[in-house]
Amino acid sequence: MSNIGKFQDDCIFCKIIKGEIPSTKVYEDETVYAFRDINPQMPVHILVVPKFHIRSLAEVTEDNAGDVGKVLFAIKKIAEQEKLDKGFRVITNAGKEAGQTVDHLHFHILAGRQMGEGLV
Ligand code: DGP
Repeated sequence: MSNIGKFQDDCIFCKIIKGEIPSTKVYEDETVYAFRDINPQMPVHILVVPKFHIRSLAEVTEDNAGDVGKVLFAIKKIAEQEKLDKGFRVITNAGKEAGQTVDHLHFHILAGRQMGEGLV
């Protein structure tokens, strides 16, 4: 059974997906929503999220793994759409020690300038 549309009331990213908080949309399909990060750390900084509430990769299950996989496919499509042909980096933080501040699974797409070897 699909998880799409199963939101959590107090989640900022669920509210963004529902349009209750404004965002600069970059991409959307049935399963995925992508928007510009409010505090960009690179010339291109896009957040890509599933359209259902899941805290992080630490909560992926047999049941939702297919939809999480669609987020990765969407990242590839966004990279093409945004012409990130010189390269892009994808980061997801899972848990407080990793620096996760919003508890809704999200992938950061970072691009637009040369990156070093630090942090992968
Ligand atoms: P993380 O630290 O991995 O949990 O990243 C959370 C990111 O979410 C951080 O880079 C800032 C961004 N963010 C937080 N609140 C909002 C918001 O209301 N709108 C947008 N566009 N981005 C947000």
